[in-house]
Amino acid sequence: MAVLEKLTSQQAIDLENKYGAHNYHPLPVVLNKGEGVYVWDVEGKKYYDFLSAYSAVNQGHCHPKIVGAMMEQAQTLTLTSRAFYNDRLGAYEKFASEYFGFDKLLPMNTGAEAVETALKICRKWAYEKKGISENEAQIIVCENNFHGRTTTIISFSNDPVARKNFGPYTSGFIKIEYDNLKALEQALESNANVAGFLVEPIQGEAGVYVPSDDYLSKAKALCEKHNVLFIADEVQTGIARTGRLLATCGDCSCSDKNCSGTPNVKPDVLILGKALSGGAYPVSGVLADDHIMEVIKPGNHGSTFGGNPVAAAVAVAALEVVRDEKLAENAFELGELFRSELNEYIKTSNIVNLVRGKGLLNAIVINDDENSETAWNICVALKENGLLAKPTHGNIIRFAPPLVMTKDQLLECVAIITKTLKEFE
Ligand code: IF1
Repeated sequence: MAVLEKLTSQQAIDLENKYGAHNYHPLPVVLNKGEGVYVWDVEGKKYYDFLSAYSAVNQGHCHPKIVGAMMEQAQTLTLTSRAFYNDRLGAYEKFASEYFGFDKLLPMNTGAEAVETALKICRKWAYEKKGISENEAQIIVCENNFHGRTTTIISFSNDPVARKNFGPYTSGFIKIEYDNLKALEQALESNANVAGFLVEPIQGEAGVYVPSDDYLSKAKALCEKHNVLFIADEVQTGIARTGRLLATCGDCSCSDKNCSGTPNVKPDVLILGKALSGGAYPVSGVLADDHIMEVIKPGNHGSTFGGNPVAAAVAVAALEVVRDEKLAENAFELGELFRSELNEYIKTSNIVNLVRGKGLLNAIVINDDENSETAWNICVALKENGLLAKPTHGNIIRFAPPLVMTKDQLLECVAIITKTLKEFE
């Protein structure tokens, strides 16, 4: 069979089972087209995408401006490596640095690479600027974190499935409870060698855990007090997903009429990925001001594709779409509507305990044992009803549609979700 000839869903699934590593357990749907908030399967069935490729497709599938920029650059110059300059990178670095309010950008490709980059910058800053003895730096992380899949990153994970049998593990990390300022203060006061605090503004994979309103601002203040870098992993929460440009609300100068007043918590180190490219191309990066980024000298860090011309062109277009189409404002409004509608349903539901989230990063908690199949079965039923979503852990279903969704589309999706949930009551 010619590999690219039209396949049935089952044929595509069988090929992956036979020839692909089994590192995922996908929902049984085979997609072959995406446009805006919609995706289609190989049999032509249309779905609302309520996962957005884990918040990488915030701008909607195949956004014409982003795809256009990618195609134009791909026909011009795709990759030079950093052995030479190219005419796109500097302009992108300027655009992104000013867009997020930092002095510099270190461009990478995947979120995990950007997290690793931030960890390296933090450690080098600790030795060369803070004066911690070499190899003694400690970085504080939170329990139930998710920051990627590299050996160092899973070294500080407490998810046994992501961690077991991948040792020996990287040392130099202190784990504390998420959203617990006392635990952070205690860790800072009892360890002189703390270099940084790495935190997700909302814990996505753990189940969309939104911390207390003052958590991020007070955590940042504690880090300042102890001369420790506040490192925000906004790979999933960034790029307008939570109803602000950043979940750390680094854009408080914005004219956002809906601002909840979340204090302007500017991280010392900001980690971005996923929707930095609108899902069109692997683009990630780390932003910091000069007094931190200057610890990185030629030869310290890099990657073949990091900062390539296509990534630069795509990322500029993706960020322009977020700004020009006011996606943060839309995510804020539709997020309020989504949670209000779901809370109305929850009043009379015996299958859903709660809905939580910010902007269009939300989740529902199913009233069943964490190890039950209920959440999975609900997602299979949602698929049958034309909406794609997937459980995070056990009994939690994440809902994260593209931020270009309209109010009418959202209300149609709420109707699909509540109709489906009622089938399980
Ligand atoms: C998978 C979810 C998981 C991330 C944060 C860094 C990364 C991610 C906050 C690494 C990536 C992806 C990875 C993907 C599933 C998805 C995910 F939370 F988004 F749902 F796993 F937790 N920081 N998250 O969320 O970025 O290297 O993947 O580009 O690995 O199964 P990446």
